[in-house]
Amino acid sequence: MTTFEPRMNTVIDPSIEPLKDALLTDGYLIIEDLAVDLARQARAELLPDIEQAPFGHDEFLGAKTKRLGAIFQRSTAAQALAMHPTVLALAKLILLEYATNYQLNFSGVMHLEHGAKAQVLHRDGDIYPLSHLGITTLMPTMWALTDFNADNGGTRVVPGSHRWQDDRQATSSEMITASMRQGSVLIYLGGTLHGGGANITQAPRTGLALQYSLGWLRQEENQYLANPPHVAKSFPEPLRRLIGYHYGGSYLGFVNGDDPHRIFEPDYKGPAQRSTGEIDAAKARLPRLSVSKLSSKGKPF
Ligand SMILES: O=C(O)CCC(=O)C(=O)O
Repeated sequence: MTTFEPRMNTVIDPSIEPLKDALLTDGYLIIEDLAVDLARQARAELLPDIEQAPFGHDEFLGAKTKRLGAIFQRSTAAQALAMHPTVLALAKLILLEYATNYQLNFSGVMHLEHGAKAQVLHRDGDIYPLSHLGITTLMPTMWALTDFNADNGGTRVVPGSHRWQDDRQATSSEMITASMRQGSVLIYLGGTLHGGGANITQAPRTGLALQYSLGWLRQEENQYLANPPHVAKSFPEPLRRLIGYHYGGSYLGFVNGDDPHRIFEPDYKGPAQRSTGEIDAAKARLPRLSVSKLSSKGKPF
């Protein structure tokens, strides 16, 4: 039977609610030491590819910053980090207000070497032409694969900026550095101003950015090219569904009128097996979003 649960592997733990409140109030939160062993393993698995990666070619990407995408075929620990139950439970609470499903939007290493300059503050949600004062489209995370601090380029975050008008500039006293130990995670909103810091130490700072978005949006990193079926077939089913081999909303993303994940069934030939009742039930749970809500200017903070 086709199931239409947003994420099969996610259970909402009641203690997640205070985290959600903190995230919606401040626009960010840090959970210390959430997955220390996985972060160490991910760093070890990714380091050979990081060493081969080129530096950024523009100011935003950073002349002393190396980036890698298509992370899940490079690191099984990164796969586990992407499916961390605490993060997924939060994504569910934050994003399912506006979608029947959420998905992985982006996977990337951000590795700042000595001399990396502070990055311009920006909002990740600006990849979409929607005001950050309207709906929440993204819940990005940054896993610390090394320690993060103010000297090695720890991400700078502007608390509360998800409620600011576009033209408000942050002063240095309004910024914090996400100082955190290896294995901790910074979680923020698509509307939160942030940017990599400057690395004035000799050691690199390595972060793993994993972002989650509403299921009905185009993903920033093209997951079907980054993880084509012959690659994704080795991933666990929940990860395959998380990266988009799944409905993105009612009927969105079907293949042959069917659940796209069925392409991984060895003897799958179609025809459509979709369960209209489940899809319609998921659709019925979601309030219709009006254009004014999408582009709302909101109230200045
Ligand atoms: O490296 C960081 O801490 C943040 C990088 C970032 O926000 C970006 O490149 O979009």
